[in-house]
Amino acid sequence: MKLHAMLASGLLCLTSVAPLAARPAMTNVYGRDCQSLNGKWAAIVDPYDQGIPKEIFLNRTPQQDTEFFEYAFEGGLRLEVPGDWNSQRPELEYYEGTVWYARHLVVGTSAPQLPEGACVTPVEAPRDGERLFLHFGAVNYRCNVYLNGEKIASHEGGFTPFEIEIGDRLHEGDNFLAVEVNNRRTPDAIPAMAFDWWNYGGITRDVMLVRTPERYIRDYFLRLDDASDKRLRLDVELSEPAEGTEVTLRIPELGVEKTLRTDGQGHGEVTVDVRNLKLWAPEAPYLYDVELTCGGVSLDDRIGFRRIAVDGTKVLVNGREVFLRSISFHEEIPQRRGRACTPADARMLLSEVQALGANMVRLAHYPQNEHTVRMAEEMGILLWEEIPIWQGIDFTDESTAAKARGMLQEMIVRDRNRCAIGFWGIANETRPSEARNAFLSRLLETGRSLDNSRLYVAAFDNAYYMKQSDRFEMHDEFTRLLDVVAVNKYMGWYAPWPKDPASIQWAICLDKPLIISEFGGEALYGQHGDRRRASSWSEEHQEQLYADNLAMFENIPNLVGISPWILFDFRSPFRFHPVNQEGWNRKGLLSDRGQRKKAWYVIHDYYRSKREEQSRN
Ligand code: GCB
Repeated sequence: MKLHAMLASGLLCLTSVAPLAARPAMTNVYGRDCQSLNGKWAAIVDPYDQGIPKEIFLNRTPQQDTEFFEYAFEGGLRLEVPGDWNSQRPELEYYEGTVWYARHLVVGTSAPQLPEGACVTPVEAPRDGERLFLHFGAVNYRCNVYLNGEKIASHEGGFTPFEIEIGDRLHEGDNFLAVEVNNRRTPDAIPAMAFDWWNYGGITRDVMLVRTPERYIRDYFLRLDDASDKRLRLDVELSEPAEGTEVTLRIPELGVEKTLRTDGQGHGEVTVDVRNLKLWAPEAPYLYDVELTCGGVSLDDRIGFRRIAVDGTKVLVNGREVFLRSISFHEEIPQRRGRACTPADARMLLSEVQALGANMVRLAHYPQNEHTVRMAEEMGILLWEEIPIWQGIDFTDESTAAKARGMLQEMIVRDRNRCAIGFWGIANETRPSEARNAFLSRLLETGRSLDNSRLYVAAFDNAYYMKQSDRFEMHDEFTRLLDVVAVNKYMGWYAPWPKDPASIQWAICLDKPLIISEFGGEALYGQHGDRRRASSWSEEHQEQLYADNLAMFENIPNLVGISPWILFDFRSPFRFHPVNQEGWNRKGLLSDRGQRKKAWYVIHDYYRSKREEQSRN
């Protein structure tokens, strides 16, 4: 389906299920004219949701002798944006509820009287023919946005961007912006009531004002043409339908300069033949500076080109078979006990990926910030990116299904120009049922209509050792619709070994590539003990478990890669052991302080030998 057909079918307006829904963010916000609203924001913690009846979004101050208000944003809590609230105040560590964030946007040169200590950003008034958008990289989990006392938008979903047009709502002087953020878990949410990571709340990613011309490029998708490695294809979608608008694509290094004209729906497409195109590949990244111009205004990007495909039971990148030496991480800096949100955070996590010798990351279990995705691309790391359909989802709830499609759309539209993304993950650990199959099938259709140049994958946890057949099997009809099947299996940890690991056979989806997308077990760094005893929580036990699993993997004929669980120990509210866990999932190859456990070396050596094997072939 073309971009304009999607628009017409309402596919690109999925979040409009709620009134005043924010719109999906424009593509490549960082390549546009942006002003950061990051920094300290005033905040009020509102556990009983009394901010609405008390109308704290009006930010009123007493005008008469008899007047008083039981709130004020000045003189109180300040929270850093981007960032989670849990790691900023000890009393908010476990908090799940509402927090109000506030900031003054002061437009023009006249300096309004604001209370001392107010959080203020001076903003240049939009000029004639200019539009101004308020962009949020992500807010976990739901939010309502108020400007000058009026509710202007709401958004649900904690890991994808959205925006609100505010240029025509701003006036000269003080404009009061309030964001009501709520991270309470609910059964209809995604993820739902329980999940194995910290429920960090807040405005967890960058906030920006984005300035555009009246008519601008809202979305684009530049990639290798389906039919040829010597041809590029560009689709463009304008903010408004406008026939005959010119859009120019420039890639100086390739000598490309090509202009297209949009059709009556504001959509345009063009192909360009190129010579000497260098392809991007894991561990051999190559990106081009790209410029798109419309109405004299340009936006910049860096884009790489590569092809990922399945051939029988193999995964090919640029026609070459690749073994996926993957690792997972949460969007968390364990040393800080908080969300990762800056380029420096991304650098820390991805450097550890490279140190391990991995060539891919499974971004667990939700779209992570754009800094991470872009940096992985610069570093030559392939990515699997997924939405947080994680166990416990109510597949019978239509509103949940619409939300899932909205999240998938927001993720794909944000990142489909990123060639590092090889896999779109649609679900983790779901069990077969009619409702589940229908839910995931529609999700897959949405995904494929937005981007069919990636492989679609889901991770399952219903593979079992069958005594009768003496091998691992998994019976799940839904796998037929996927390009690649992935299995999470914790042999030696949640499941005891039925026999000698090296003698265990696998027969799962033998006609497709298979990834072991999770395996592992817990160990407390520095703890030594019996390598055969899980309850020793020892590095030796974890090391043995890794060696046993690697031995078993030799017997998976369609194995194309593995992704151990997980790079770092991470915080989890249901890891209760008072000595060995203390609220941490200890399956990391690295401790919460970044120390290497023995199992790290097992994977490091394995990845080195896999890499050498690949370079010999
Ligand atoms: C899983 C989940 C992952 C958990 C992991 C565990 O199967 O996909 O999110 O953290 O197991 O450690 O139990």
